[in-house]
Amino acid sequence: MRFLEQLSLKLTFVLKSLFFLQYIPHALFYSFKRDRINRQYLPDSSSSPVIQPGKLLQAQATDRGADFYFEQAELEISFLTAELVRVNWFPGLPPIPYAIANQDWETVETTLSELGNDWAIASDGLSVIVGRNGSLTFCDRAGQILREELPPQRQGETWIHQASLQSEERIYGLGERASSLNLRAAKDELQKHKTYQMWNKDPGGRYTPGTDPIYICIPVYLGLHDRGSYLIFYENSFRAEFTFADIASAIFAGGSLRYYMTVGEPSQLMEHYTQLTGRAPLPPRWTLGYHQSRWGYRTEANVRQEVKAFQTHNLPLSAIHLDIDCQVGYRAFTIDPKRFPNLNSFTQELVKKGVRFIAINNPGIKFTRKSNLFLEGQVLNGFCTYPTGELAIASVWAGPLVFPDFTNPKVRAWWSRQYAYLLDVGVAGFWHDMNEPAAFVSWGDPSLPQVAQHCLEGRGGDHREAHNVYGLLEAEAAYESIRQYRPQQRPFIVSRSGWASLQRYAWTWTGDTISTWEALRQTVATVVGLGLSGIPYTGPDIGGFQGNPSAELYLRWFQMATFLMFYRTHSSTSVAPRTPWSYGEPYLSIVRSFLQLRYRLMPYFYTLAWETTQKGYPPVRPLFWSSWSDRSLWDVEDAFYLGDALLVCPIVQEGEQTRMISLPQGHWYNFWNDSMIEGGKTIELEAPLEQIPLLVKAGSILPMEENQQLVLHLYPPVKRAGGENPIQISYTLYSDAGDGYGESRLDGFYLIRQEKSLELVWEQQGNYGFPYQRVQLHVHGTSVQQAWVDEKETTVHGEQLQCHFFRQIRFGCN
Ligand code: NBV
Repeated sequence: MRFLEQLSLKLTFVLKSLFFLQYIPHALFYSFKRDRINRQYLPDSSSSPVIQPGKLLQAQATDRGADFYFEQAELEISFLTAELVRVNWFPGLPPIPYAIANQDWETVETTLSELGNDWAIASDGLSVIVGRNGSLTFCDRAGQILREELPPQRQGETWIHQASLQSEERIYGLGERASSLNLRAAKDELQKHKTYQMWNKDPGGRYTPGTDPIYICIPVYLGLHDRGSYLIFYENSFRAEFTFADIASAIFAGGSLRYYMTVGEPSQLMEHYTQLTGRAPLPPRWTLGYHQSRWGYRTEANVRQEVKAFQTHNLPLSAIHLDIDCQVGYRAFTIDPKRFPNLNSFTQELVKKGVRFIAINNPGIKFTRKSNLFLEGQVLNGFCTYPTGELAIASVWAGPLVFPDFTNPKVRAWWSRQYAYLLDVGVAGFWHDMNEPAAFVSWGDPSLPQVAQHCLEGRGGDHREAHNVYGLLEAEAAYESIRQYRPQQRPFIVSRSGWASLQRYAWTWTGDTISTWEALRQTVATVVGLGLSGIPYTGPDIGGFQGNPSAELYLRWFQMATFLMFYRTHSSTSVAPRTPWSYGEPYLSIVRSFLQLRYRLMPYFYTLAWETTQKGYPPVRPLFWSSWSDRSLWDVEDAFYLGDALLVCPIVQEGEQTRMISLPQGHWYNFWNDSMIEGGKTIELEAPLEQIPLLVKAGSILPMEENQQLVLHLYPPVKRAGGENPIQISYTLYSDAGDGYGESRLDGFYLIRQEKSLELVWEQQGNYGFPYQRVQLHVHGTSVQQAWVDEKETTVHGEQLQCHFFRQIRFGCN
């Protein structure tokens, strides 16, 4: 049987490879053409002189900062808030504010003063010292130097921007990277520095740790050293290269040198950055459940059978994703009516089972007069062209394609309308693939030529500037479409590519990983790095996209993904079908228990999603998140926080049944057995196949739900020996209808630890009714003897107490 399965897989692989051969001639032709056109039209800055600002001649205070006039440049420093400053060097092509969500800033008081040869412009949260040669030094409110920049350099259209780094400084971010979490860490000893490309790229169906760039490049990074942390965001979408050695350098192929600097603790940095670029809206609640996907569900019957199997195996499921196989000839906005004859009733049938139907879409439009989309786009002059005016045509799945120019507002509006009929038949969300944009090539860059022409909101420009925002603008068009055509439900879009501010419109996933232990380990750094780049919703293809993971690898991957926001299994067409039951027992039962845990944790996940809308915090966080000065946490890249309460330590090595972890200060409860662990050191934790180490911070309230009941798990703070008592902690739980834009509520819980008692106070806010029938309280780590609910004595069973509404509960305990 196993032999037959293997044989059929190999045969499918051979057939699919043969199928791929048809693309070769066009890919060859296109690759030649792309290179020729680039050679002919690409501006070359290398022979231009390098220009520095020269001497500072004059400084002048403005409304929110100051302007500085140098011999060969002008500098505008504007404070958007007391801790967020915009730095603008002129001359340069002003950026189109695609990433900027907020144009309205309150006034900030600043003072300009002369400091010997230099000038300083300061608010009460941040000061910038402008050197006579154009160097800039950024200091926090306490006067600590956080970043020192060299005078910028301009060479033709190119900008070179450098800053010196502290020897211990760590760098995080730059969007989606298959790199170490600290981007400055050289993986191999001989490598003295690390260079990262800013050019969204489809790595061609697979990538491994170290591949760079991949799908989402964002010119934002967070610097962390002994004196504090800062974040810098370059508002420049041009092709660029970032290097981190003793000096951090950013080289942009064009545009202007406009960037934003902010200082504060990591959480404040994310708050400021998302105040600027926007926060992720609240997703529908079902999106936080489990998603099943596969490149290979061809028919309604396939999908029905898969969903049924989930039910038969008693496995919860929230969404099923349909890949290009459901389309007609892989064409955009199609679903084959022959293979999905009753899509409208089928999507309803699925919703009744709690399952949403998600459809894939690629941006290219088939280059043929037989396609209405092609004709419509042509009438709009809406496709990308070569500098000669000729259409840029490249092959992707559907054959030779043209590419909608999403930098044209008319094209975005037209694109938005295309989603309408799929929304009408109940498609619940959209999955944007190949939107770097990707093209089949025989060599070189798998995308449009750098000189392909774009509208850029009427100003005009080329692909060097538009490439990195292509997926972002496609996501914006889709988001606006769903808001308009289905105003009662929240959009759900997953986009493979994107740029700064993608979080406003879409989720993402980490693309075509391979099924190895290294790739599993890489996922943690990639997801955490994306979070620190403002993108909170992401996750991997569980088990890896390319390859057949062993049962153990699949299980460990599944266990880790249980604690990531996007929880989806997906795999390539050339590998064995992958579902929770593919590996039999004991794997199926273990996967089931993790799935059930995920659904029990739904109130915690949903509240984290709400917190993201308020503060911009990524729910999945690095270990230094709230202890930034603890150096031992700076390089931990195989563990993460989920919110404030949970510390997740996945198993990322084959055969491992225990693992080491550097714990942040404080006390931790082992989620599985309530044992108490002291933090601030490296410890070893048990990890039998059925579990991964999961710790709960002492001083947390972890909400779970089960059978219409809210279960509040109370993990009391630890009494400080000789320290002050009582200790109080709080937790705010968010609830609403789970979709739409109606009423909501906040339940504030305050947990107060006294010498011999524990008190819980509940405060309610908002007009949405309390969504649970009962509340159960579960006290961990201490034995409870008595309880008083609103002063009435009540029996406690074990550590658990059942109740309805209350204002205050007091537990007598040790
Ligand atoms: O549409 C097919 C795949 C998809 O399954 C995958 O998730 C994407 O990342 N897609 C890439 C195109 C082809 C990859 C070889």
